[in-house]
This record gives sequence, C-alpha cells and structure tokens, in this order.
Amino acid sequence: MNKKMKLEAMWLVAVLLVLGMGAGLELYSTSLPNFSVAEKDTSHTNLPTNSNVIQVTGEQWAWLFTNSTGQTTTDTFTVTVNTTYTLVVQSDKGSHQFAVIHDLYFPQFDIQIYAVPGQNNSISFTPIHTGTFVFECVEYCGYDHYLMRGYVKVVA
Ligand SMILES: [Cu+2]
Repeated sequence: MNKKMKLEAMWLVAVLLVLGMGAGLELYSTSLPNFSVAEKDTSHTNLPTNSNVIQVTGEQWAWLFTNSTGQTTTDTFTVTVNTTYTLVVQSDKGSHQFAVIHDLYFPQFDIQIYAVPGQNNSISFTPIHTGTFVFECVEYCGYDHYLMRGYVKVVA
C-alpha cells in the first residue's frame, strides 16, 4: 500500500466514522421515551364533539388558528397541557389566486398533517409538557413558503 492509498483509506474511515456517529445519535435520540412531547391519536374514529377543536387554515403564506370561541390567531396558538385537542386542517386561497397544498408539522409533537383544498383533515393530540414548540409548513407551497412557521404555546 503506497502513501496515497493509505491516505485515502484513512479519509474513508474518517468519513464513515462521522456518518456512523450521526446515524447512531439519530437512532438513539429518536428511541428515547421522551422524544415526543405530546400523545397523539391518529385513529380518526372519534371525531371531536368536545370544545377543543381548533380549525386550522393554511394559505399563502400563513397558518390561521380558530379556537372554539371563534378567536383567530395567525402563526401562533395556545393550548392547555394534558388536554386533548383536535386540529381540523384545511387550505384556503386567502388573498391569493389559488389554494394550494400545505403540510403542517410539529416536530416535537411528532405529528404532521396535510392541508388540502376542499378537504378537512383532522388529527388529535394531547400536549404533556408545557413550553413553546415550533411548527412549520413542510410542503413547498410557493414564494414565501419559508414564512409558514410559528409557535404553539402549551400552558398549565
Ligand atoms: Cu405552506
């Protein structure tokens, strides 16, 4: 093995070590019991009859949240810990020409749901930790797609 090949082998091993460490860390962190800070219900068998329904509308380029009292907030909303909420998600054209598909993702709640024009999609979750957690649109939806992010506040 000449010097050049030795160097190349060392480089290869170094890269594999870095990638392996990354993969290991990812596997470890996603297997932790507290990876998700919310319990979710994806059964869709019990459509909500209680007052904790939050209507969500995705439009270019904002998320609108309307709670059961009719109060609407943009790119942020507040929920109470240990309470089950159901998001009913739709898409609207807002002030733009078209309604397009968006995708609402709460990484720390481990939930993700599409906003599809002409369709109501629903998902239920129960936040089990207080705090402020991010959400964002993860379906490319046009020029200001990157602005479709915000915070959900979980209060006691
Ligand atoms: Cu979007």
